[in-house]
Amino acid sequence: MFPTNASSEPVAATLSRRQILAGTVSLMTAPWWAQSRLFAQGGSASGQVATAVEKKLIVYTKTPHNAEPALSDLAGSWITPLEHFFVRSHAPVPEVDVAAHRVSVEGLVERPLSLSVSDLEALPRSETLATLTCAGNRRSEHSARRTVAGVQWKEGAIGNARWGGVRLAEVLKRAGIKPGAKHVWFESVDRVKGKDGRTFSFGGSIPIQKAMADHDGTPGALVTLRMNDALLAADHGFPVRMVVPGYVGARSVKWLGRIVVSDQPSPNHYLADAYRLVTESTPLAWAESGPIYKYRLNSAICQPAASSSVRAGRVTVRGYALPPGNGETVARVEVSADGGQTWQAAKVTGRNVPYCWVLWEASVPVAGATSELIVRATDSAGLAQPQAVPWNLKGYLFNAWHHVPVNVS
Ligand SMILES: Nc1nc2c(c(=O)[nH]1)N[C@H]1C(S)=C(S)[C@@H](COP(=O)(O)O)O[C@H]1N2
Ligand SMILES: [Mo]
Repeated sequence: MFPTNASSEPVAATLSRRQILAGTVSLMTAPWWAQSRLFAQGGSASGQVATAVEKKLIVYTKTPHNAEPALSDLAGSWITPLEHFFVRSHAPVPEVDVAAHRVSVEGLVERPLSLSVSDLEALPRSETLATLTCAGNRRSEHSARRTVAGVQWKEGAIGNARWGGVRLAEVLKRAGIKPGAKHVWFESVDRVKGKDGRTFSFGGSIPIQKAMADHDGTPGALVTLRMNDALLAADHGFPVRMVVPGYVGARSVKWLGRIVVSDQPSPNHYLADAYRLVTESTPLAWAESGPIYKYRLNSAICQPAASSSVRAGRVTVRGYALPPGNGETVARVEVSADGGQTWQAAKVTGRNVPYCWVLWEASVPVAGATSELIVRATDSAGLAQPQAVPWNLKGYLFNAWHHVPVNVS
């Protein structure tokens, strides 16, 4: 039976509710989704609907949807609730018929697969905690130096979630990777309108080593069906998306339709051209740059809000710090109220695990002369966040010390 000896079988079968009810599969050993509330209510996997929630975000563009939470909301919870989780989309949410939807697995594989959502749900389940952040997070600060085109993200293009699904390595094991495989491409079913009017799907790729690498129980990449224990929301890629812990959000392709194993990186615009660090737009600069994969150590003050009034004395400062995408953790967060001459250690208030942000709090002495608060983080390898970062044309990976102006009375 497919779900019980799944490791040796190609995944073509769909486990029907009838099979389960007929006792072909014991409910004691039934896959996790069969025991879920959805199933108990009589829903089948293919009858799924996207999780709906009223978002409480600052909206930059409605369609495609680009929006981020207020920082005061962001700092409130280590797991970011759906209503406060940023959305970054390059195209409108595609219409997906869940029952008919398939994720194909093709390219350098022994057995090409065509997986329904039910097929995916019948595979061994994996859960992981990971922070998703856009490469353009904090772009507006970057633009303060020299304007950068694109959504002017503040510090809220980031969120932390519990993701549920199937390890990409598990899916690829079933397909059987052929020799020569070096990259795994992901392609969406959305339709992005290019500058020339042509439409194409959002996509990208990751090195095969990342796809296969588990780190302290965190999968290299997760074929994701759930976010914070609920089915995905339409904006977040329902019914299935990628989540690549440690990598910039752009690699976590939403509305996943194709997985291609290749000896080449993806030719998709968002891997081949966009998401690169360049300082000038010349063919040579683009050719010399490589795709961005991992995000960098970062931190931000979420409270007090910028330009707010605070009383001289002890001020409670809160925020987040993101460890770098290489699997290190956050070792230290410090706040300065005197332009970086002296630093006050902050206390991490919740969990501190690789691939996830930490929330922190500090009680900082603020004097009448204080005009701003500054935060910087240091990771477990001893590397500190830079005071300043070089400018780049697209405003990616901005991770300089975060400054928040305050008015002291
Ligand atoms: N299909 C598709 N996937 C996508 C995108 C997109 O526009 N289309 N945007 C990417 C970018 S740039 C980011 S930062 C994340 C944002 O994920 P979220 O909207 O769930 O927060 O999705 C990524 N996956
Ligand atoms: Mo992004």
